[in-house]
Amino acid sequence: MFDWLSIMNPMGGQPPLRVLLRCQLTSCSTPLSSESFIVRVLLNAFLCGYLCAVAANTAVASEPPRPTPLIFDTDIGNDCDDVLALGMIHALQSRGDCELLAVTITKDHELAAPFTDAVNTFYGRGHIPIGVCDSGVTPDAGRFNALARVEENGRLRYPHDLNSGEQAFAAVDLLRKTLAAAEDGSVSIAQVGFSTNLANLLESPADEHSSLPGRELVKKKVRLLSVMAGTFVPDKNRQAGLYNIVKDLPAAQKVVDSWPTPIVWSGYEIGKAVAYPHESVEEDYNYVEHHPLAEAYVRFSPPPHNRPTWDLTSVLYAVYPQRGYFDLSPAGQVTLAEDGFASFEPAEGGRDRFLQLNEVQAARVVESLVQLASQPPCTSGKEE
Ligand SMILES: [Ca+2]
Ligand SMILES: [Ca+2]
Repeated sequence: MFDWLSIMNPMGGQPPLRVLLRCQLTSCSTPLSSESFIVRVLLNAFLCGYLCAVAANTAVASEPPRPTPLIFDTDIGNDCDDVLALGMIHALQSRGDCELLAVTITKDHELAAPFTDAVNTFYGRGHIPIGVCDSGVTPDAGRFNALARVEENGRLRYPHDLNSGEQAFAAVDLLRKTLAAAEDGSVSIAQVGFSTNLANLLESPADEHSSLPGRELVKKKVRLLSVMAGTFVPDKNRQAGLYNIVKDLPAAQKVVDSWPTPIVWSGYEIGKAVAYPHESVEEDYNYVEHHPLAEAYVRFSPPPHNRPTWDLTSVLYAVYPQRGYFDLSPAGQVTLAEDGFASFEPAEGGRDRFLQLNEVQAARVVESLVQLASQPPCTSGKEE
């Protein structure tokens, strides 16, 4: 049995509902015109429908700690959604809603860490620790990590001080140190690449950071694992959602077999349904001459391509699970076939759930992702 009760609360923490109620209460003290009466009737009807919808959905999550302690585990360099997701995390931190404790990387190329440090530095947080692995998984540079080396007039276009992955922390060591220092049951992890680091974490022995072996340390400190992988709707294309799993299948299997906290999966179909509007890339990042998010996007998939927001959805859920951006499936168990295809079986007390999305939610999610990813740094590039 998994402790979903601590993070699920069927009727709790619905900010839109609170806003509606507040609107109603404040409007009660004024005399009604016929127009406001009609508005009130419509509002009541909408509210009634909303309550019914919430009651029908037994899988509304409660609010995590504010700010949410967050670890971002990414294969940054293999697609531009990791970069938009990282920018979005900085916006969420600027709003006081999350705290990025560490970034751990599963793309095994020496420029992945410098590029990550460049993005963090752009947002005024170049001090955030970065961990890398030695896995041989996707060892190519990728289409945009080399932005970390671009110079203009003898200076880095995107300043940073981590010049190679060889200078970064070892991912498992950083994960163990970060978790050991966190409050019990507080940390959310967004895994938006391969499972390499988290599988190695599970198998890690006691060390100077903690007397607990990896799985016990995770069980004690982690609240939620938000994963981008798999596909949970029927899809004729069996390859859909496989990438993050098959690139390191033994690691994915390890996490599926023995991860000890609730997991919420964002399947391939979710990010595909809420693709990033390319107009935003062209219009919303021009507040600086060079923007690492927009430039990475253009290098990876130039407009007019609307890139799916796979990794962004896992971050949005990890930080705002209570806001109704998504519905959750019933509890159950994910299993992996030999080719890495993920299947889900409902099971009472199961560890796994997956994200679901209707058309109204999709419109809200796209707008949130656009606004968060393109939010300017609040520190004007100065270190926090
Ligand atoms: Ca740095
Ligand atoms: Ca990714």
